[in-house]
Amino acid sequence: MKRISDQMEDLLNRQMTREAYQAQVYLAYGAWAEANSFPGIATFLYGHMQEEREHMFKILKYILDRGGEVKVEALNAAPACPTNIGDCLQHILQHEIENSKQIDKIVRLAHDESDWATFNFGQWFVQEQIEEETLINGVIDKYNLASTQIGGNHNLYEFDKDLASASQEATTARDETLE
Ligand code: OFO
Repeated sequence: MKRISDQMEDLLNRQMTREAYQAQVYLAYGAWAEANSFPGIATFLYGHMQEEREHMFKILKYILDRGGEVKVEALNAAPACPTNIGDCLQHILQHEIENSKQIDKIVRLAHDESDWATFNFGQWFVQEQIEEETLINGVIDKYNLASTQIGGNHNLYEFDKDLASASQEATTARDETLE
Protein backbone atom coordinates (compact mmCIF):
# COMPACT_ATOMS: atom_id res chain seq x y z
CA MET A 1 0.00 0.00 0.00
CA LYS A 2 1.24 3.48 -0.82
CA ARG A 3 2.05 5.56 2.27
CA ILE A 4 3.05 8.83 0.60
CA SER A 5 0.75 11.26 -1.17
CA ASP A 6 0.74 11.53 -4.97
CA GLN A 7 2.25 14.97 -4.65
CA MET A 8 5.03 13.68 -2.41
CA GLU A 9 5.66 10.77 -4.74
CA ASP A 10 6.06 13.21 -7.60
CA LEU A 11 8.34 15.51 -5.60
CA LEU A 12 10.53 12.62 -4.46
CA ASN A 13 10.81 11.32 -8.01
CA ARG A 14 11.84 14.75 -9.21
CA GLN A 15 14.42 14.95 -6.42
CA MET A 16 15.78 11.54 -7.39
CA THR A 17 16.32 12.89 -10.92
CA ARG A 18 17.80 16.06 -9.50
CA GLU A 19 20.38 14.08 -7.51
CA ALA A 20 21.30 12.19 -10.67
CA TYR A 21 21.72 15.56 -12.37
CA GLN A 22 23.96 16.74 -9.52
CA ALA A 23 26.13 13.68 -10.24
CA GLN A 24 26.31 14.73 -13.91
CA VAL A 25 27.48 18.19 -12.87
CA TYR A 26 30.33 16.74 -10.78
CA LEU A 27 31.15 14.31 -13.57
CA ALA A 28 31.32 17.05 -16.22
CA TYR A 29 33.38 19.39 -14.06
CA GLY A 30 35.65 16.53 -13.00
CA ALA A 31 36.35 15.69 -16.64
CA TRP A 32 37.03 19.36 -17.34
CA ALA A 33 39.46 19.57 -14.39
CA GLU A 34 41.28 16.43 -15.50
CA ALA A 35 41.57 17.71 -19.06
CA ASN A 36 43.00 20.97 -17.70
CA SER A 37 45.76 19.30 -15.65
CA PHE A 38 44.13 19.42 -12.22
CA PRO A 39 44.02 15.70 -11.38
CA GLY A 40 43.53 16.30 -7.65
CA ILE A 41 40.46 18.46 -8.18
CA ALA A 42 39.17 15.91 -10.68
CA THR A 43 39.54 13.13 -8.08
CA PHE A 44 37.65 15.21 -5.55
CA LEU A 45 34.84 15.95 -8.02
CA TYR A 46 34.56 12.35 -9.19
CA GLY A 47 34.37 11.29 -5.55
CA HIS A 48 31.52 13.67 -5.05
CA MET A 49 29.78 12.41 -8.15
CA GLN A 50 29.63 9.06 -6.39
CA GLU A 51 28.03 10.68 -3.33
CA GLU A 52 25.32 12.25 -5.46
CA ARG A 53 24.55 8.92 -7.07
CA GLU A 54 24.18 7.43 -3.59
CA HIS A 55 21.71 10.21 -2.75
CA MET A 56 19.75 9.37 -5.89
CA PHE A 57 19.64 5.72 -4.86
CA LYS A 58 18.66 6.55 -1.29
CA ILE A 59 15.58 8.38 -2.58
CA LEU A 60 14.74 5.56 -4.97
CA LYS A 61 14.79 3.09 -2.08
CA TYR A 62 12.69 5.36 0.09
CA ILE A 63 9.99 5.75 -2.58
CA LEU A 64 9.84 1.96 -2.87
CA ASP A 65 9.84 1.48 0.92
CA ARG A 66 6.78 3.72 1.14
CA GLY A 67 4.95 1.81 -1.58
CA GLY A 68 5.43 4.51 -4.22
CA GLU A 69 6.27 4.18 -7.88
CA VAL A 70 9.76 5.07 -9.09
CA LYS A 71 9.96 7.00 -12.35
CA VAL A 72 13.42 7.14 -13.89
CA GLU A 73 13.47 10.10 -16.22
CA ALA A 74 15.80 11.88 -18.63
CA LEU A 75 18.44 14.19 -17.20
CA ASN A 76 19.12 17.77 -18.22
CA ALA A 77 22.38 18.33 -20.04
CA ALA A 78 25.37 19.01 -17.82
CA PRO A 79 26.36 22.67 -17.62
CA ALA A 80 28.95 24.22 -19.93
CA CYS A 81 32.62 23.99 -18.97
CA PRO A 82 33.72 26.54 -16.39
CA THR A 83 36.31 29.15 -17.33
CA ASN A 84 38.72 28.34 -14.49
CA ILE A 85 38.87 26.54 -11.13
CA GLY A 86 37.37 29.48 -9.25
CA ASP A 87 34.45 29.57 -11.66
CA CYS A 88 34.06 25.80 -11.38
CA LEU A 89 33.84 25.93 -7.57
CA GLN A 90 31.40 28.85 -7.58
CA HIS A 91 29.12 26.98 -9.97
CA ILE A 92 29.26 23.91 -7.78
CA LEU A 93 28.32 25.94 -4.74
CA GLN A 94 25.37 27.44 -6.64
CA HIS A 95 24.20 23.96 -7.66
CA GLU A 96 24.40 22.83 -4.05
CA ILE A 97 22.46 25.84 -2.80
CA GLU A 98 19.82 25.25 -5.46
CA ASN A 99 19.61 21.60 -4.45
CA SER A 100 19.18 22.59 -0.80
CA LYS A 101 16.12 24.63 -1.82
CA GLN A 102 14.64 21.58 -3.53
CA ILE A 103 15.21 19.48 -0.39
CA ASP A 104 13.46 22.19 1.62
CA LYS A 105 10.38 21.75 -0.58
CA ILE A 106 10.18 18.07 0.38
CA VAL A 107 10.52 18.84 4.07
CA ARG A 108 7.94 21.64 3.81
CA LEU A 109 5.40 19.43 2.04
CA ALA A 110 6.03 16.61 4.53
CA HIS A 111 5.33 19.06 7.34
CA ASP A 112 2.17 20.36 5.67
CA GLU A 113 0.90 16.82 5.13
CA SER A 114 1.96 15.63 8.61
CA ASP A 115 3.96 12.97 6.78
CA TRP A 116 6.42 12.48 9.60
CA ALA A 117 8.16 9.53 7.96
CA THR A 118 9.19 11.67 5.00
CA PHE A 119 9.87 14.62 7.28
CA ASN A 120 12.31 12.41 9.17
CA PHE A 121 13.82 11.07 5.93
CA GLY A 122 14.20 14.61 4.64
CA GLN A 123 16.19 15.68 7.70
CA TRP A 124 19.07 13.46 6.59
CA PHE A 125 19.23 15.45 3.36
CA VAL A 126 18.92 18.79 5.16
CA GLN A 127 22.00 17.86 7.21
CA GLU A 128 23.80 16.54 4.15
CA GLN A 129 23.24 19.81 2.30
CA ILE A 130 24.57 21.82 5.26
CA GLU A 131 27.69 19.66 5.13
CA GLU A 132 28.10 19.97 1.38
CA GLU A 133 27.71 23.73 1.33
CA THR A 134 30.26 23.92 4.17
CA LEU A 135 32.61 21.57 2.37
CA ILE A 136 32.54 23.51 -0.92
CA ASN A 137 32.82 26.84 0.87
CA GLY A 138 35.93 25.50 2.60
CA VAL A 139 37.42 24.44 -0.74
CA ILE A 140 36.67 27.91 -2.15
CA ASP A 141 38.46 29.50 0.82
CA LYS A 142 41.51 27.32 0.18
CA TYR A 143 41.42 28.13 -3.51
CA ASN A 144 41.23 31.85 -2.75
CA LEU A 145 44.25 31.53 -0.50
CA ALA A 146 46.19 29.50 -3.05
CA SER A 147 45.39 31.80 -5.94
CA THR A 148 46.02 35.15 -4.27
CA GLN A 149 49.18 34.48 -2.27
CA ILE A 150 52.65 34.96 -3.61
CA GLY A 151 53.72 31.69 -5.13
CA GLY A 152 50.94 31.56 -7.76
CA ASN A 153 51.26 28.38 -9.76
CA HIS A 154 53.11 26.51 -7.06
CA ASN A 155 50.30 27.20 -4.58
CA LEU A 156 47.71 26.05 -7.10
CA TYR A 157 49.74 22.91 -7.65
CA GLU A 158 49.73 22.22 -3.90
CA PHE A 159 46.01 23.02 -3.71
CA ASP A 160 45.35 20.48 -6.43
CA LYS A 161 47.46 17.83 -4.67
CA ASP A 162 45.68 18.56 -1.41
CA LEU A 163 42.25 18.01 -2.93
CA ALA A 164 43.17 14.56 -4.23
CA SER A 165 42.98 13.25 -0.67
CA ALA A 166 40.47 15.75 0.75
CA SER A 167 37.52 14.35 2.69
CA GLN A 168 34.09 14.41 1.04
CA GLU A 169 32.61 15.33 4.43
CA ALA A 170 32.77 18.62 6.28
CA THR A 171 32.64 19.13 10.02
CA THR A 172 29.63 21.28 10.82
CA ALA A 173 28.41 23.00 13.96
CA ARG A 174 26.26 19.96 14.70
CA ASP A 175 29.36 17.74 14.90
CA GLU A 176 31.37 20.05 17.12
CA THR A 177 31.89 19.22 20.80
CA LEU A 178 33.88 20.98 23.47
CA GLU A 179 36.32 18.47 24.92
FE1 OFO B 1 22.91 15.31 -3.05
O1 OFO B 1 23.98 16.31 -2.07
FE2 OFO B 1 24.72 17.69 -3.03
O2 OFO B 1 23.49 18.09 -4.08
